[in-house]
Order: sequence, then C-alpha cells, then structure tokens
Amino acid sequence: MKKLVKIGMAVFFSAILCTASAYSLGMNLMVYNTYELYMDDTLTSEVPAGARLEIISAGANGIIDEMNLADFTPGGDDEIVTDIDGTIVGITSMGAGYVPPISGFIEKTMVAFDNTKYSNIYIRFFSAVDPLAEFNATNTIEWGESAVFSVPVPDSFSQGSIDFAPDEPLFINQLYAVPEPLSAVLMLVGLGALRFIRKK
Ligand SMILES: [Ca+2]
Repeated sequence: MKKLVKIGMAVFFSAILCTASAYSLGMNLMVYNTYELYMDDTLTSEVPAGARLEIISAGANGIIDEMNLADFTPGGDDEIVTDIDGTIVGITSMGAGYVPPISGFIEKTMVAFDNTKYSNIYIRFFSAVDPLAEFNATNTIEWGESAVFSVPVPDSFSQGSIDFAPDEPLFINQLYAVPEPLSAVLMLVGLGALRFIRKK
C-alpha cells in the first residue's frame, strides 16, 4: 500500500512539474511596425492588407539565408517560428491599419511561440496573400525583409514585443520573374533571322 502511495505521489508531482514547465515555455510576442511597409515601385503604395507576413527564425548562423525560390519557403537553417508543440504560428498578415485608410502596418498581433528554441528572428513580407499562387498566376512575386532582431526576454507575464520597422520604412525590394514563354520564342526567332541575314 505504501508503495502505491509513493507511486501515486510521484505521478502527482511529475504532473505538476510537467504543467509548470509547459507554462514556463513560450512567450507572447507582440509584432508591430512604427514605419510602414512599402512597395518599391513608386514608394507610395503600401503593402496591401491581407498580404502574407512571416516571422522567421534566423537559425544557428544568426543570418537571413536566401529564400527557396521554388516555393518561397525560408532557406538554409531558417524556419517559420512554432509554438511549444511544434505548430507553425509565425504566419500572419498585413493589417488594414490602425486608422483606415492608412495601411502598410502589420495587424497588431500577439504570437505565442517557443522562445527557448529561437534567439534571432526577422520578418519577411510579400506583395500577395498567397505568394506561390500569385507567382504561378503572374510569374512575378515581390517580397521584403526586416533586419534580424534578438528575441526579447519576456516580462513577468511572459510577454514581449518587437518593432520590426522602428526608424525607417521597410520596402518590398525583391522582384522575381521568369521570361514569358512567348518572349523566349520571339527571341529565338529574332536570332535565327539575324543569322540568316548575315549569311546572305
Ligand atoms: Ca540562417
């Protein structure tokens, strides 16, 4: 009987410890930007509301690795942040702005993620809600990135915040496009004609 009581107590205290550690892992991170996120074409149009925005760990090397251009996922040792169960939580979107019609601001967002797994994070933002679908439809996609920030030490309420554009606007500064098939064919036809003319 004594043995049973001991086992019972061990199970009880293990459960308490597990619960305590579960609550001690993870933090609520408020993600925001003081300055707007802009498109790079005219410097006047903000990133559209609803556009995809990812919170990404810079990994062990602490730098932003080049994005995989096949599917626009983080490259190298980078990954979208997860919670303590491994569920991806770092996908959010651009908001419509605090005071419409002002846009270009991240939806005021609290992200509950596992801060014990990550020490440096950044954001990558796209010009579309679904970058891969946009690229498949138009052969073009644009995106931008913030600097790398240290994960803040959470306060006594397990909360912290990062201003991803604290002192200047962030621009969508990349353009990825493939040649239109028609353009490639026309180019070949043109080269062929040039060769024909030279032979004459
Ligand atoms: Ca990295």
